Amino acid sequence: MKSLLDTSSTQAAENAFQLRCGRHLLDLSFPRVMGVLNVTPDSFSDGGQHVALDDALRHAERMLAEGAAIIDVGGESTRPGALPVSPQEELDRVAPVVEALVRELDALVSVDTSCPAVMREAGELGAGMINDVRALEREGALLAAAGSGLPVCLMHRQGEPQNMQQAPSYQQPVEEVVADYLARRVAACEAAGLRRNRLLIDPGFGFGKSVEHNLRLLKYMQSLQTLALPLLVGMSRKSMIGKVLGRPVEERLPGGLALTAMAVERGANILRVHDVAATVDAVNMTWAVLQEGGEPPLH
Ligand code: 7PJ
Repeated sequence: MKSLLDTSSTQAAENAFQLRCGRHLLDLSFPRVMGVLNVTPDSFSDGGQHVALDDALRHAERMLAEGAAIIDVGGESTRPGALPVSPQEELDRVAPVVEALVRELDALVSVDTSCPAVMREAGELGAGMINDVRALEREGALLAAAGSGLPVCLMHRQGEPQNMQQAPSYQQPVEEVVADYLARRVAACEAAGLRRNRLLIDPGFGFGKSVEHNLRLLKYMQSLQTLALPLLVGMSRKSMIGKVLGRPVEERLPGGLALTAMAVERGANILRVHDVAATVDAVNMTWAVLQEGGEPPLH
């Protein structure tokens, strides 16, 4: 008879395509969609809309129904020019939402934060992932993330939100993002006790990058596969689409879907987006071509 203490079968079920995210196991054998839930009063595309807890819950519920595998909750706006918030303020914004998403919806929640205090709290609140646009560079963040037991997405950026778009500069953008930065942050994580099987990487579209840098990073995104880690990308509604197409933020979905298809073809494992339903279709269609069939819908 199978003992309750026998975890061998669950361990055997975990393979290279599965990421342990707290009590959730995330299957990455096909590309997944992460829905963005901002709880900042000044987030650029849906600023202030989801501050109320009920609104946040309803919005997350809809994204899950549309096929999102993860809900990314962020309490600090990282848009260009945004002002920093205190750890307490960030925690006050994020904690009730994470708690409610876990309790009411049993959602796999990722917390978009660079703040060690929020990281320490994340696991306790039931979150399943940490998403840090500063790749655990803040003082105390490596230790806090390691202690949380959660997987961490390490994102590349150049500069800080206040100034990052002023004069982004690279000699060789792809090499600098992958070999010079992400590979070193992975090594720093491993040195701090974060095992590789808990790490994801992200080139950080729009974070200290010109349109040309962003386009080049996407075109050559296969280079990120040299690190052999799950790849997360966020291009949804970003100004790279606005600048190429001349579209305001509310008209960037078609451009974003084209980028999603290209990212999936280049090995993206997680697509971080605002428009979940449309992205799930784009992902499934692209994946069907790559697999020459399969059994859609995958989500
Ligand atoms: C990203 C993010 C991204 C990851 C934001 C926005 C700006 N986290 N948080 N990757 N972007 N991992 O949503 O436009 O690209 S905030």
